[in-house]
Amino acid sequence: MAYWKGLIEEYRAYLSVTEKTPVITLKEGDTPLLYGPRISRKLGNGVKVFFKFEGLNPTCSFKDRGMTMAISKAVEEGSKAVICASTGNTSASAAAYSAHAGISCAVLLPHGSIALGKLAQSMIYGAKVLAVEGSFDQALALTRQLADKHPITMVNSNNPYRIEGQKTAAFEIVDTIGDAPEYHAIPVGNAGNITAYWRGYKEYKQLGKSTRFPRMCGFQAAGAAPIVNKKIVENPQTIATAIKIGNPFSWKSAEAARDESRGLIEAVTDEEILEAYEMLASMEGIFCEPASAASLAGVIKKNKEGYFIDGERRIVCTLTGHGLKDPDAAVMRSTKPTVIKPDMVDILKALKL
Ligand code: AN7
Repeated sequence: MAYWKGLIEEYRAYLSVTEKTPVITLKEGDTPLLYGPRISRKLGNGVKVFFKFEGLNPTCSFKDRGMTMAISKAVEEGSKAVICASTGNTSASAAAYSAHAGISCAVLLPHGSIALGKLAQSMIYGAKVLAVEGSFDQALALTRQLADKHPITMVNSNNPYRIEGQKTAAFEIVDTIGDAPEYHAIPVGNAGNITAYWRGYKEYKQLGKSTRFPRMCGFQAAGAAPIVNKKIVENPQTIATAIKIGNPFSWKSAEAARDESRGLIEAVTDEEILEAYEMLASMEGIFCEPASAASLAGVIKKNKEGYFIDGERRIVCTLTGHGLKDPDAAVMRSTKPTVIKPDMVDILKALKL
């Protein structure tokens, strides 16, 4: 039986690895592309919405695609330690792949702004965890200074191998549906992923594997929308902590993805994000973290405005991380359990039977 070997082996021809590269893999990639029949019907207008569920990677986010590359190359280059700043998912992934490679890992996290599941991951994988009393942007700046002066490999998306690995998600989508979709919706934080998908779609088109480019539709949280507002946000605010970023590293390349694909980068409010988050879980059985739902929130908003008018209107939304990363958000958004006595009468009453 053919089994998935991890994305470096599966897409080796399109990645800068050689026979000398030690492949550090937890068998990331090969995530499902799920059609959402109820959400598509609700949106109307003939749109067909698909979800690339990246929460089903080994550390439950898309970051594993970039990290298998970044850590493999770091080990190839003889590095014994890596470092990153993170809103939580990059650090979880870096910590896991470092552990798997047997090298050490340090992570700088904005204190108090990390979802519990992500913090738990970095800790148990054995990373040195520093909670910086400041923003992600400050943590990132400090990490860059550190990596400049010390023999430690930085694995944020300034590391080119990260973007390279992440482009394989676009390959998988084309390999699954036989062509690129008409639209691709994606949350935008540090803006590496929109950059990576666009590169993947372009490379596959050039190779004749697809016949079209999707319009890239990026969505930032309204309280953390520097690209939309063309201005650094000093004090970003959003429930979607993964994308609480005020000065994205890949700002320019995200704009290029938007403009070259004739797409857009717009903002969605926290309420719109949470509504989409709940819809995904309750209408389709897909539990992603709040930041991930920014893609569907944006699609709902643009659909109301009549944006999706070209041809067949297949929209792929990337769901970047798993819902269990942030259990607090789910509990907060939901009706509390009804507490009852262990008594059948009470149970029947509570269930209105
Ligand atoms: C769930 O982990 O930046 O636009 O430090 O965790 O490529 O940054 C996370 C980003 C979307 C945004 N969804 O992707 C980090 C970090 C989730 C994320 C994004 C992130 P980029």
